[in-house]
Amino acid sequence: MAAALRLSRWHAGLTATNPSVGCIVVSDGAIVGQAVTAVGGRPHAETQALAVAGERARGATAYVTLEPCSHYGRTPPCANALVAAGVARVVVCLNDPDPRVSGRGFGILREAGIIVETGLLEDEGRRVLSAYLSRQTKGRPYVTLKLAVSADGMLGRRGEELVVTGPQSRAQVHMMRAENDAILVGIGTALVDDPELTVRLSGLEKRSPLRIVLDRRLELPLSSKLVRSTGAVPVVAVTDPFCDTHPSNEERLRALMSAGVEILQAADLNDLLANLATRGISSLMVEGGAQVARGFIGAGLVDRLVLAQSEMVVGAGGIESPATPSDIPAGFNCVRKDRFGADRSYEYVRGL
Ligand code: AOF
Ligand code: ZN
Repeated sequence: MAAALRLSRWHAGLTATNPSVGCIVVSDGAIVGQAVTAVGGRPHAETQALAVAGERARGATAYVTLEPCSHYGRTPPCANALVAAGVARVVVCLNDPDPRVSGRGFGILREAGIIVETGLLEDEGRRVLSAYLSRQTKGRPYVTLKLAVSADGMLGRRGEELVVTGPQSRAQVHMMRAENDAILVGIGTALVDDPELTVRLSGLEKRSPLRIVLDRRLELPLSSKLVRSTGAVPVVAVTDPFCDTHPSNEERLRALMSAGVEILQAADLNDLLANLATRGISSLMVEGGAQVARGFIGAGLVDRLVLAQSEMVVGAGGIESPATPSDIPAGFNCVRKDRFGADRSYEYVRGL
């Protein structure tokens, strides 16, 4: 199962809105077939692994990271394929919360006399499939908050674009962007840093996620890098339906829309996340700034926190980070510590 989970990580983020599932077919102690859900979500893992195994699947054990599907979607049910292939035993990591499947996949297997075992390496499975599980069970994307903090716990200096962490940390940020369906910043960050928020890692340029700016008053400049690149990677500006106080709102709205920016109205963060989930966004990376980070933490909407800390001291005029390695919000546990160049990197998840 550990190998099947590693296999499933290969396509994590590339199968939306389907989960990336791993399947390994074992016969007489040897792997006779293995596969991961194809990029784009289909075909599913099991049918591909069974095709590789062929006749050797008869009497074999299949290790699958998610309950095999039972529904006729764009492909026939994987549970039926396992039965037809003559598999004797199916070992599963996680039950599928998809209401079309949930329990029915196991039912098909058991009815056919297949031995079914579930729950193997469930905690690790939950981490691998966190995005899919969040959208299915909570109706919102899995939220990663990423912050770069100085040695004295600052995110930067007021009104200034300050690079706090080094090139290795920044490469990790780009990798995280590539793994998420959408990325979000506040208008303050958009104005001060004029970020592009794209993936600039060789070979992964096409993995740039949807870019979202919390922009209540629609202040995003038409000359910003975000707006200028909206043709290549879409930009969504989020305003709220009650904010009609700004005199030039209507004008700005029209200007942004004709520049190709999508305008989304959301009453609050919960409303926004629910909206993103309905359009198939399963994972969201929040990149700041301080106010936005505080908003997500305060609303209990952060699932994973990634902190990079450098040796830089910002001192006077610093913007205090709402989280630092020595001051982590309640309920988070550290699951990883790394070193990237001179920086330290910490990863925390809510619960475990
Ligand atoms: C599996 N194996 O590799 C995956 C599964 O839109 P469809 O028809 O492809 O169905 C999507 C659902 O299939 C998804 O919500 C989840 O329940 C399941 N994904 N199931 O047996 C796989 N990716
Ligand atoms: Zn399937």
